[in-house]
Amino acid sequence: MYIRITIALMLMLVSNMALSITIGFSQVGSESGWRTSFSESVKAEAKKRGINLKFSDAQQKQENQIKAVRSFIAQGVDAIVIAPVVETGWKPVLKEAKRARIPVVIVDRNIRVKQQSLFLTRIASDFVEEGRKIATWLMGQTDGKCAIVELQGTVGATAAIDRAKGFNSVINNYPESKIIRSQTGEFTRTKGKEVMESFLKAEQSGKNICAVWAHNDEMALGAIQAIKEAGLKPGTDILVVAVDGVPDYFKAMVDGDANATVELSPHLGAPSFDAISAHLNGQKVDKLISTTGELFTQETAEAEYKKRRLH
Ligand code: GZL
Repeated sequence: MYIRITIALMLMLVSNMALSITIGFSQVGSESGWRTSFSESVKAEAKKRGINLKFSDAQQKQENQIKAVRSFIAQGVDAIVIAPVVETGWKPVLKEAKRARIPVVIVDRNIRVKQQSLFLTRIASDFVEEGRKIATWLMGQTDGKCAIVELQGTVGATAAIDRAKGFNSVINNYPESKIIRSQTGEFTRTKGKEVMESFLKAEQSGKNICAVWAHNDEMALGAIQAIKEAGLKPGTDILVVAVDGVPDYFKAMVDGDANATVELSPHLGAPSFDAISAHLNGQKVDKLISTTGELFTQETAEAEYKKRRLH
């Protein structure tokens, strides 16, 4: 009898050990509300699954990300997840992970490598579609006639490159609309405000500006502060459009300070961990796992804000 119980306990122990894998996660930083929600979601998901998560915040510096990945390799983790800050410069460290036979999942922004075998899969939103969606809404609101100032995301980041690609592919069809000023706000609220202040000064304190297009909500929230301080009404005198769908931005839409956003799900931990367990169980994993987000405007902002505020 006792032998049977001991064997059962040992089997349970072994099966639990087999389940609790160690994953190294290299995160960009905490530059925006969306990014912090993404990090919180990954940590909660790892906890729920009993995954031993080694989390590293790179403060938006690629060299810190590469250092973290090298440390994960040295520790012999079971898998690595990278949210790359920019697209280039990843080949050497990915080759080291491959040599160590550690699978790597790319999440959110993309990396530019020819050798697709250097990573297991990429889990991301379609940034081009996000840009197209928000531009289509703006053209509909302005009858295709709008002088736009653009707050770009981090230079070299896929989200900035592809959102601009999608947005421009729409407004290029409207001869009476164009981007009159464009500069990076590095995806942060502080820099977004600073750059918007310079646009307002350069454009007759905003009289020439129909709308501000920000590659993320965070920069748009900074631009809203600058527009208010210039004595103008954001959302009315100057339309405000962005991407991410963070709670603060829904509140800005409730207050009439912002007009529209496209939601980007921060819940990218679960699909990343699913891909890793599928791979570790010998199953094939698709090279790209796409998420999509819908457009939100002031019409539904109140109800949507209530849903998000409680999280
Ligand atoms: C996009 C992501 C961007 C967010 C910003 O997927 O990379 O980075 O839109 C964040 O909020 O800084």
